[in-house]
Amino acid sequence: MRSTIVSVGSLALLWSLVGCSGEPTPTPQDGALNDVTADRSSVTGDAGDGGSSGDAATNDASAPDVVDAGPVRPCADNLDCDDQEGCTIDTCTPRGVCSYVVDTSCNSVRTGGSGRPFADEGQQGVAYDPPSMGLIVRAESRRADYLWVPNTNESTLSKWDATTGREIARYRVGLPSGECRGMCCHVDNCNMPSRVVVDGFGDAYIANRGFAMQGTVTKIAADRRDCVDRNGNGMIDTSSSPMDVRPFDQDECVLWTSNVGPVNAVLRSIAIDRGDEMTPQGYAWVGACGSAGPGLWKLNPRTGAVITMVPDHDRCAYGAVVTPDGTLWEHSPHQSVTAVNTVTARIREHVPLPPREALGGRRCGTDPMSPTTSYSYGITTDARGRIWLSGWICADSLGYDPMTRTWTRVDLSAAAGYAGPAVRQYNGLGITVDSSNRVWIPVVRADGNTVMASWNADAFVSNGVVPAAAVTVRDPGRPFTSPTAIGADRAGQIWVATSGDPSPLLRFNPMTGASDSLTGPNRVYTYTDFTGAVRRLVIGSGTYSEDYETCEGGTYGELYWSSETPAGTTLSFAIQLANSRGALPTAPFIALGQAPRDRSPINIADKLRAAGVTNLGRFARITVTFNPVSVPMVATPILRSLSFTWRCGGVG
Ligand SMILES: [Ca+2]
Ligand SMILES: [Ca+2]
Repeated sequence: MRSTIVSVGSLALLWSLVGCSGEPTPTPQDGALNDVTADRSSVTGDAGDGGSSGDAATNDASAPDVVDAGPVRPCADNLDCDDQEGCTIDTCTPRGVCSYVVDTSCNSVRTGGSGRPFADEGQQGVAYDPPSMGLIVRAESRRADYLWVPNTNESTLSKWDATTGREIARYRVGLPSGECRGMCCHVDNCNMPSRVVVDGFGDAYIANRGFAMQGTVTKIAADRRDCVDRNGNGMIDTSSSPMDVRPFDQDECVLWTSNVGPVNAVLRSIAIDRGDEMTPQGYAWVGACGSAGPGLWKLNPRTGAVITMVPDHDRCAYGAVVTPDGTLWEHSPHQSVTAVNTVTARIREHVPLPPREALGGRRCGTDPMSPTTSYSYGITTDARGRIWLSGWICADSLGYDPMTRTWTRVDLSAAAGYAGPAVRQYNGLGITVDSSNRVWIPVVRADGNTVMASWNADAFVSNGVVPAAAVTVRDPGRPFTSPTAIGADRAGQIWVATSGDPSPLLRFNPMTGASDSLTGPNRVYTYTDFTGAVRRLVIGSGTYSEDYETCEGGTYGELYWSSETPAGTTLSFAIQLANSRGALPTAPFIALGQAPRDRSPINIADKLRAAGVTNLGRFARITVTFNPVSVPMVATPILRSLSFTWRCGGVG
């Protein structure tokens, strides 16, 4: 088995060479045909483990082989002989033993198990786990770890590598007419990009507010393979450094910019929901808070087009998060949080913020808009679906638990060096939760230094106050002003952006207490989940995708898999089809099935017929979505292998 994996490079090469040309092939089965029968309903056996058809099994049409199936396998009928291998015809002979004949029109690619390894580039929020012998959900692991940092002062969005601490690309966002350089952060007739979020595939969405102009949302692909060769020159033309900023419409990793809402809608809130079987990366919801009136829209992730508008959302949509149950929570600062059902696009409830004096609140700012109002700014959510709000000009934070319908207040006055009601102290605008479910917020002290306050989200006290003793305060030792967004990366480091001039990016290591200050950003006016860490924690899903090149005029065969799905967990399978590899990322998803509900294999051709798909295309991408559970206990599905078959030459 190991030798098969070691030789994967040559197998991959073989695969690229053979295509559908009918080269002599490895024998599809070498006789390790045990373990076919699963003894648990949630386990799909991978009979192919130990088989030698690790990669393409393309067969010599001139001489159908009877496969040497090794030890004789007794049987009563054909089903007893099922080897979970699409390119062998499994028959129970009259002698009562299985026979396996190679289907000469058939091609297959197996990944995992005895096949080639799961490719790094197809993994989003999943990782290979040797003890599990397969892919599992793991939010922290991935070779790439990006931060998406808007430069509001120049209408661009930067992509940072969190591991190296370097800015690796910069993109123009919004409309060309709204590109205002050297203007920040609320200037009329300017894009003024602000809130940024990351979807389940790692792609970034930024809301360009658009004061007194058309507001837009721009989507940027995280991985080169999802960029689109629009000029057809056979390569992806895209930014390669912060100095290399391509003109509008010429960077092929900028997937689209969509006009949303009326002029002066001012698009502020944006969040990505759980998605569905056809959209495992999630749908973006963008909300308005401007003089054109309220608005809240759901976008098509492929095109940016508005799918639907929430009809009765009647207030400012300033920030938003999606909780583990899939509910979208919209935040109107100092006023309320609103629960929106993302399936029906209807409002479930408005929940008013508690008054200032409740839950240990106090007079705190020097410029209160109302002595009875609780201030609130940034919004985040924890793994249990509680909402957390940054207190802005009060050094506190409000938490709301939708399960118990109760609030809590976190007292950050000690962290802020509280010295009486006349002393101004305030939080950074942002608030976040890390992968161990700690809430983090930058707190600006009366002396001007910014400290990092954090607490365990489970310190929530229903109808009460989280005491200062529950809050850990760390001083990064680097005075900086105007903290805005805060976010954790996959390694657990905490990043804080700033909106001043200059606007350093602070990196803080909670394990060592070390920090550094990186230059490059140009006034970062944002306070959302710009690393994607909160969504990874809360939505918890991951995906694995793989691309296949089949043949002209071929037919799709079966999708086999081997998996384990602990109670409550599922794996969903979807396919995209296109006439070119470059068109795959934007092709629509067609749902194929779900484990454990469906058993391996799925007949792909049947599913395509049922979906009315006629233009097949010879390029296919299979996406497997991993849906873990966190309640009552954490469990992840395991994908051990995937096998995809098709038939060429109009046969089959
Ligand atoms: Ca078979
Ligand atoms: Ca190109």
